Amino acid sequence: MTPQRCAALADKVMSADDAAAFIMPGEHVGMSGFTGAGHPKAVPGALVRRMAEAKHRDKPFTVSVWTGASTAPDLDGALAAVDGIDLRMPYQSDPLTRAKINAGLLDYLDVHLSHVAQMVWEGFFGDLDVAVIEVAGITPDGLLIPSSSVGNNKTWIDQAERVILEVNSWQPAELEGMHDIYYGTALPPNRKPIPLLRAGDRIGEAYLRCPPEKIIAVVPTHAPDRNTSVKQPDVASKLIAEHVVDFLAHEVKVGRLPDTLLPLQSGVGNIANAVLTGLDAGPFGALTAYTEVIQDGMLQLLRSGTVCVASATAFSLSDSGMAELRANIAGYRDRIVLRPQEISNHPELIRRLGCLAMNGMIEADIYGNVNSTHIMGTSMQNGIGGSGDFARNAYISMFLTPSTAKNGAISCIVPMASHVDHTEHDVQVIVTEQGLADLRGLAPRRRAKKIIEHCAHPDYRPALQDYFDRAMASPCGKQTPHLLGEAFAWHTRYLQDGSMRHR
Ligand code: 0RQ
Repeated sequence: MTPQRCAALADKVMSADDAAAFIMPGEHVGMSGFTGAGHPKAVPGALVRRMAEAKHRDKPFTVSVWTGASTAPDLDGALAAVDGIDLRMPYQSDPLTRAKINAGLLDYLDVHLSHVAQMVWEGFFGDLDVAVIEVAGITPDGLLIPSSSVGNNKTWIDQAERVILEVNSWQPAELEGMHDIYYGTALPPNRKPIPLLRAGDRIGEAYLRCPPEKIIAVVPTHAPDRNTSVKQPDVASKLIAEHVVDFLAHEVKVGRLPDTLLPLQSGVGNIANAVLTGLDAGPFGALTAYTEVIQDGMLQLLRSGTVCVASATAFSLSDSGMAELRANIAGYRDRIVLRPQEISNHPELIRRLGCLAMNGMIEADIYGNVNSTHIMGTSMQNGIGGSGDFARNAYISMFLTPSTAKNGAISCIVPMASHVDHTEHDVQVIVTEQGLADLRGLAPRRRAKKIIEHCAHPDYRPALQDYFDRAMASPCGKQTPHLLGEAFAWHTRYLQDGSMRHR
């Protein structure tokens, strides 16, 4: 079975180089791709070759790159390497792109992932010229079988003036039927309730639609997704996982959560994976997930049956996770639903379903404001991604981090967060390997006591307590006591001396 089964599109089949020739300098390009899954594999490389050639002739060739979330070195990294990106949104995690962003060489718009489609409809980024979308196949009727991520593909196809499809025969044929593409969203005042009542509900269609006259090229490919490396959980991640599992068990015991919990959301990274692994060993069963990505830990929970159904917008798997999915995809197909990110991350659905949100962070301050994005307040790490969509609207919003970074030179609990993505109002639980601070129902001074006592590393605890005590003794306001002249001294000390430690 060839992935491109639509006779009407046969004359659009061409090479990546020929397809990339349709993309002009200065255009806005919507690419598929979410956390390394489902990004176009061939056209970006061909575009990069054109850009490199243009650069060689001193004729800059840049485009705006819009995606679902992060992609891969052969897309973000390769375009950044030839200075081919003018504006990037809404999320990235590529080292080279990060370096260019932090050198001020490209504009980066770090957007809540649930907001992107609406902002594009509203026209804030201008018109979308071209969509380059990977699909797993095209049916004889011209319906598009989505790939291993959905992300913003529906929006890109709807909004783009012209569409280039990459049909990737590496993607398993069994992906067909796994997706749920909901076409019922609109701008106000025409919005209707989204009829999704349980995490696993299917409310849309299994295919993406695209008017055939928009399709200017169909490029066959056979190339793997980028794998996400997963480390074996270390001591700190295992302790964080234990604190989370104990906390959830306690919430069940006191009757605030049912024993099947509520739909889980878990961010990316090793700690998130460790927590999911910890949940598998915990006392829970018949769980569900309403989340953004299916990572190795979530696949493991599905395999063991601890989670019965998981809704997301993309896979984010290691090599072994991918091998497991591909080997047993028929068994997973009915229990995984991949949706557009405007639905997987929809604030109203997250609030109504009562998601239990668990996301990583860079630092938190003693009052519970969380920085997820900026190193030392100024340099972009990745982006807010979906963390804000979930944190603000979750039933319980948890943020997780080791208590220190860079071999102990940095305390992840600081007097004042150097950048705030999630305010004290959206952060309910903070967890480090030292312990868990449940901040619900606590006024700021009590939150500070709990965070310092339960979450800070013992090496930094006395200095945090001293900061708080001196702020209390100072003439400042006592609602949220701070020494404003000193609030960022920990960060400046690190930037000057390479350590936050007091000497
Ligand atoms: O630096 O790469 O130079 O070693 O930050 O830190 O410990 O590897 O942690 O991979 O779990 O990422 C918040 C970035 C955590 C992630 C963040 C340094 C540390 C290291 C990375 P190196 P780790 P993780 C839905 C959820 C936002 C998006 C989100 C993230 C690097 O979780 O991007 O939540 N979140 N999406 O050394 C200075 C500190 C530091 C620090 C760590 N306090 N100060 N540097 N680092 N703490 C999913 C999606 O949206 C797709």
